[in-house]
Amino acid sequence: NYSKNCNYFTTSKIMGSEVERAQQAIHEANKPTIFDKIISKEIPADIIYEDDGCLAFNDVNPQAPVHFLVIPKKRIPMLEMANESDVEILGRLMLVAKKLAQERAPNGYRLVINNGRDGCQSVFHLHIHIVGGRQLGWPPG
Ligand code: TR5
Repeated sequence: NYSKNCNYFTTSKIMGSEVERAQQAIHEANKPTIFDKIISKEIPADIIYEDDGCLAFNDVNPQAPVHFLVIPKKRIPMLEMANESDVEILGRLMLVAKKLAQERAPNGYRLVINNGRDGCQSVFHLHIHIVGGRQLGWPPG
């Protein structure tokens, strides 16, 4: 596991490609993403919860013992593009995250939404990261 570093000026190959992916993804913000294929079950994922409006699955590259994503089935590319009509689904995502997190990381956990290039977003389908299962540091990188 490498820790994702979105420093724009980094010269590391792995880190650089991560930044490039993020920048490329911004241009494709309104196109279907891998998460649409997870929602439609075209691509398998370790799904831990599903209802009419949202889906939760374990992150394929976990950064903590507990690391899962909660996403809306509706394609909202990034938090930036959410609007008043999304109030209900945004609330649902938080409550689903809490319900799953309190079972899996009873000592505490963190919700993260990466938004845009500086936010280190790489998949342009809104998702909440839930990380826990170990003592987390602050501030994040
Ligand atoms: O960088 P941001 O905040 O956009 O987070 C995207 C997250 O999606 C990263 O933590 C990735 O590890 C995760 N990811 C990417 C893929 C994937 C996934 N989690 C579960 N299953 C996945 N599949 C099947 N394919 C991915 N490309």
